[in-house]
Order: sequence, then structure tokens, then C-alpha cells
Amino acid sequence: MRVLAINDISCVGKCSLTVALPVLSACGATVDILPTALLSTHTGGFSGYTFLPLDDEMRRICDHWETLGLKYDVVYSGYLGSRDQINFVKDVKRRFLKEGGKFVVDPVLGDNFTFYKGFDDAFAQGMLSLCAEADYILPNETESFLLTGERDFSKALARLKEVCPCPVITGAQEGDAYSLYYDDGGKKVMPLKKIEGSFHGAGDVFAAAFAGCIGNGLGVEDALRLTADFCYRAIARTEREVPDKKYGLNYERELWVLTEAFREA
Ligand code: PXL
Repeated sequence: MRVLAINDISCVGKCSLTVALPVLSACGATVDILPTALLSTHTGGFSGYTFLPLDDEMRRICDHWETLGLKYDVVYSGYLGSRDQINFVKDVKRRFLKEGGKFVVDPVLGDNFTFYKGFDDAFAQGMLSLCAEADYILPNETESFLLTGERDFSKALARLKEVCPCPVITGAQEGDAYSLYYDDGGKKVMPLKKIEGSFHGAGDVFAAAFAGCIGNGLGVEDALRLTADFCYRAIARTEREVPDKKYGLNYERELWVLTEAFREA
């Protein structure tokens, strides 16, 4: 299975490509990367970070790949640095996704009901147009709101279903309970084991594991169950081991969950 991960390189903070590579590799994927930007850290909680957008280089990289005839079973996109990049990723899908391959979009926009730095409503509309080209989308509860204007998860899911065949709202919080809302032909709700607090990078770990599960041919429900199990273990470990949550998840010693699941594949 060959996967193309399109995301930024945040050198510190364990998110985006630094997480996608090991997680997808643990799923048995050959992972190629298309970096969207190079940052000294991610933008969530650090100040003074550096940011180098890679728009021109992305074009040059893809032009070279075309001469190699590369095609992917899964294209997975995450953090994009500009509206231009959103449009370019649509082009990348058309050029490099195999016939019958799957396009997984994590519409990275924000958390705690606010945009990440540099994003706004116009950017969210652009991201919604990318979601319309995806087979699966994985907004968190904030992103489902920013994309649809709906705080009610059932309503947000219904709106997202109008653009994408399989939307998944990750970490939908209602009172004390967390669950996955998804629609793969009917609304479903999967309860999640809860750990108090906010864990930076959890969405990226989730998205990469889910893309790996889909690439291995799992159905949505099995993919979500395995992904949720892996993420729960990583978050529980992080809660014990990482005092400053902006440094991301200690997921490394839980990768065996994925390696085991896909050892025979
Ligand atoms: O984890 C999402 C993410 C990805 N990439 C960058 C980010 C964030 C969230 O803060 O800043 C650069």
C-alpha cells in the first residue's frame, strides 16, 4: 500500500508529517510526503515560531513525480498553508490518486472553537470545497462547527454528508461524554473512553491512523474502532508522561497496536 501524506513539517511538537510518517508506517504503508510548509514548531501554544510556505516547491516536486509515474492507494491531506494550496491539493488528487484509491481529508482549521493562527472563514470555505472531493473527512468538533456553522453534531454531520460520502466528527463532546459521529450510510455515534484535558496533535495521530486503516481495506467502523483504541492508549500515556501538552502525544510506545493489527496484511 502506497500513501501520499500532504501536511506541514513542524520540527517540534509532534504533529503533521512527523506523526504521519511513523503512524502510517506502523500500518504497513509505504509513505511518501508532500510538505506544505516548514515550521520551527506548530502554531498551537508556541510563540515566535518560523513559517516557510512551500507552494513553489510543491509544484516542482509534483512535476518531477509525474515523470516517475507515481500513483497512490491513499492520498491523505492535513494542514495547508493557503487557499492556493487547497486548490493545488485538488490537483494533486487528480494527478496522483489511483483509480479506486481513497482521498482522506483532515480539514485542519482550529480547536477549542477558534481558528488556528492565520485561518479565517474564507479559508474554511476553501477547506469545505476540498472536503467535497474527499472520500472521508475527519473534522474535530471545532472544525465541524467552522465548516457548517452548526454546533449541534447531528446537524453538522448532516450538512457535511451533503458534501462528502463519509464524514467523521472526531471527539464530539456532549456534557461529560465524548463520541465519534459518523455517517457511512446512516448517522452513527461511537462512544469514546474519556480522558480529561486537551491534547495537542491528537487529531493528526487519529487522522494518520485512520488513513492507514482505510488503506489496509478496513471498513469505516473497524477503522474507527482500531484508531480510537490506538489514540486512547497514546492519550492515556501522554497524560501520565507529558507535563506540557503542546509537545504532542507520546504515541510511540503504542504503535504496536497498529503493527500487530496489520502484521499479516
Ligand atoms: O495539529 C494540527 C496542526 C498542524 N500543523 C500546524 C499546526 C497545527 C495546530 O496547531 O499549527 C502547523
